[in-house]
Amino acid sequence: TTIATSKVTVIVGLGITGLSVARFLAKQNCPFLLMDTRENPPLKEEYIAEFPLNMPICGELDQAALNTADQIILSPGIGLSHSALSEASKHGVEIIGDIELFARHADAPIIAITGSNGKSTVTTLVGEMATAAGLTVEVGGNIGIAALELLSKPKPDFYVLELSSFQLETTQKLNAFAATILNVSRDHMDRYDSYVAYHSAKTRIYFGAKNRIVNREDPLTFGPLAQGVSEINFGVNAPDLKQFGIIQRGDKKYLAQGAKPLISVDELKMVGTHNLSNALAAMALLSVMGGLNEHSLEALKQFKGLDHRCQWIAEKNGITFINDSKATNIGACSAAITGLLPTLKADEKLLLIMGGQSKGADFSEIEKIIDDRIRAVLLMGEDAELIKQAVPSSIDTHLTQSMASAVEKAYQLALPGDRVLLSPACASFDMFEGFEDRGHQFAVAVGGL
Ligand code: UMA
Ligand code: ADP
Repeated sequence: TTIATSKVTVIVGLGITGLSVARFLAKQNCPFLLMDTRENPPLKEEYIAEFPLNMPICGELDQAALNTADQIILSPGIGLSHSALSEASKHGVEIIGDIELFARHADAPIIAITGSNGKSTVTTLVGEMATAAGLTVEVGGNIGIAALELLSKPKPDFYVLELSSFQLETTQKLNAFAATILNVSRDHMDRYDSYVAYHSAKTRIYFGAKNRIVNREDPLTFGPLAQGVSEINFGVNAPDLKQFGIIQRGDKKYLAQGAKPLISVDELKMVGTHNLSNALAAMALLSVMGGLNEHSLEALKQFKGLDHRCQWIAEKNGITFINDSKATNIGACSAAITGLLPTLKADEKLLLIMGGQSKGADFSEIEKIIDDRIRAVLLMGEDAELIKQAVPSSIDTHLTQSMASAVEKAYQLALPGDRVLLSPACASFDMFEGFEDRGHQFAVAVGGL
């Protein structure tokens, strides 16, 4: 007789996701093994305290265990193209991510939000608007709370998930009640072979979705054709019947559904055209959730936006400092610049602080958005030189060594009325712990002037 060896599930990655998967599988009494390519993954101690009898394998992935796994639950930080994973895949092992696992076990409808920019803003907005409308929601995903952690909470009316392309890559069928791609522009080009591959990861959010919310001004958000799907669109222009957009009544602009004005643009606390787009997407989502009413609209009016996203920091001698540290790609940086330029009076100018890790971006796009209303560009970080090459030579450009020196230099060069904008168009990990740390150091440097 042969002894049946029961197969185990292998969790790859010991970060927020890996730990949440371990907790979930333990609750299901499902045996698992956890591994991480890093010698000291960030949550190793927490994990060992919770699972002292199931030590993680750290330093490299155990190929033999991967090849014989029942299934592999892969963290978003590691791509499917990792050689150990493609090898396991050749052995017929199923590889999924935490979001697929979540979808298989979720007991309430899922509202799913992706896009190159605006995900966290819209996810948070939908959560706040739904709550104001009397719906119960659990909010998580890429925003920082692992989706599976939400399943241990009392069952809500809706789960609201922010999803990244990394998470969608390993999601087979989300079956969302409503899903949206807010916009698509290049990001994470160090992880993808092509823009097409990045885009197609995003469109996986629509697999099995009942309702799609698309951006009518951005065809890359439309997704593949499918039958039996109901679709609503939004955009910052005039909408068709029942769709969401902006209309003019007298001298005022309104966020509207079809011809019906819902709230006036100047009642919003959030600023910038991109945030009008975000507000409309959130309204469209609330409408399919059955929660678009005076209470949710009031919550929308009151929403000030999230920290580190075009956030006002201080004014010194007439110079305003704005923290857009979350702008980790060119699309977000360009939205911040185009949003701010119209607020400048004739002789007022913008000073830009940029730089960090480019993630394989092509900065030639920068040339299109930088014109003579930019007084100076202050660069820092790993890929500063790359950006410098793309900035038009007519613009005063400086390489700096730290956030403090960038802020000081900007302050020296600025004239009263100018805005100093930190909108790096890059990831922050070369110099900071993350975008929050970068934004915080900006605020500290401004405070120290
Ligand atoms: N890593 C290894 N070896 C491993 C596993 C991971 O080197 O074996 C590295 C990865 O390359 C990455 C880091 O460890 O640099 C973290 O990876 P992870 O998958 O363990 O990350 P988690 O801690 O689980 O956090 C992830 C998301 N991180 C990533 O996708 C990189 C978090 O989004 C998310 O909040 C969390 O799950 C909960 O869902 C962060 C993020 O930066 C904020 N997302 C990217 C973005 O928004 O642009 C997509
Ligand atoms: P994400 O979670 O997708 O990174 P955030 O809401 O955190 O999105 O915003 C990230 C950055 O993108 C910020 O710099 C913000 O100013 C900018 N941004 C927000 N919404 C949009 C949008 N709809 N289009 C372009 N840029 C945006």
